[in-house]
Amino acid sequence: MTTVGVGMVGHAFMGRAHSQAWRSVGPFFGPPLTPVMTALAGRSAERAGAAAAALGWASVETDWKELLRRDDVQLIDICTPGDGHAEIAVAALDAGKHVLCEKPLANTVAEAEAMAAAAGRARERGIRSMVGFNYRRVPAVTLARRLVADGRIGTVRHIRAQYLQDWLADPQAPFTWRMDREKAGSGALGDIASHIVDTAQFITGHTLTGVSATLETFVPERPVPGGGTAPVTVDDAALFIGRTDRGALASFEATRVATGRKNALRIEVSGSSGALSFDLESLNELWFYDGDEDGATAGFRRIVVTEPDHPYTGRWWPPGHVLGYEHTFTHQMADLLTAIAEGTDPSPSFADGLQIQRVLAAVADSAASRRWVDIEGSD
Ligand code: SOE
Repeated sequence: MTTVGVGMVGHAFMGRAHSQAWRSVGPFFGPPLTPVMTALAGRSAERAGAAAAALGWASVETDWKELLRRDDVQLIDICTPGDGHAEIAVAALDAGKHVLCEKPLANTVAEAEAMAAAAGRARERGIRSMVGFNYRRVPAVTLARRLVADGRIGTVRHIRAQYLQDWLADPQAPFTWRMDREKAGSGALGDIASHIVDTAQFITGHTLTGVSATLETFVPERPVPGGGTAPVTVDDAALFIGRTDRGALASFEATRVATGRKNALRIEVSGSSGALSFDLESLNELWFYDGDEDGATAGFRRIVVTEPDHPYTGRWWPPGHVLGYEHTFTHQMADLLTAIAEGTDPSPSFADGLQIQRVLAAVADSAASRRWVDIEGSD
């Protein structure tokens, strides 16, 4: 088999991002398996039909379960709100379909456990699964991991991570599913703190062992399009500190009300002999401090991550030509397709997604109990 039929569930923001990645991965990466954009599933035939036509999908289903019955679909791509992830992923894996699931893996630890168990069962039959923490695949972030692994900053002591957005700073910003605990599981915590936890652990290779946290909802009620208001049942902001299994201290701030900050995923890692700093708002740059350099001239220097020596970049444009947000999804698809073809485990796995879900649960627990909380399974 040199092609894989993809069935995507959901067609909003993430569905659009994934669609462009499925379209571009073949031409730019030439993976060993070529994806065929076979079917799009959405509840409304009219809206799903329009999305399929616009985004390049060959057919439409109004019930995702139909995708599992189709022989021309071998991979299910889950782009629904969090409350759909577990049911769809477990059913798809049990039906023998590979699965890519958007982050965070689930809305609860129990759901994530069921998903990781299903992934384990499926793996024995050669069926692969991956959770979509796409920022790992920003070339500068992948390069940062490489530099840490190569010992270029020494022993990691500090991780300072922030994910700052401001789209909910205005109290009149309308209520959506992302503000509904039933649909989203949590707010800034699951939506964007999950990204910085993954990015921090990915770059350093460390695992969080415990946290102390606080959560806040600044705007408890928001207008509903069409009239009235709805209660906000999730956090607007999450703030926590943590320790890692290899002795580093970490701090995390995730907020959707950081006025003026649009999509600032920032991470700085301080090691015993150097440091790294990254900001998604300037995603083609990585700042590197080499403490072994001469003291008079040492300082953070900017690496423009666009060169053939850098991860992923050589597949796109000639040296010096920058990439953007959308490319991270294409990189994700390329790595997933390669892993499926080669029979290896794609990363991050559902087990990795479960571990992050446990961190999120520990954060929520710590905020509620006002105590330090150890992360389940971290010892
Ligand atoms: C909204 O907060 C959002 O789109 C997240 O859901 C994404 O995961 C993040 O990449 C950008 O912000």
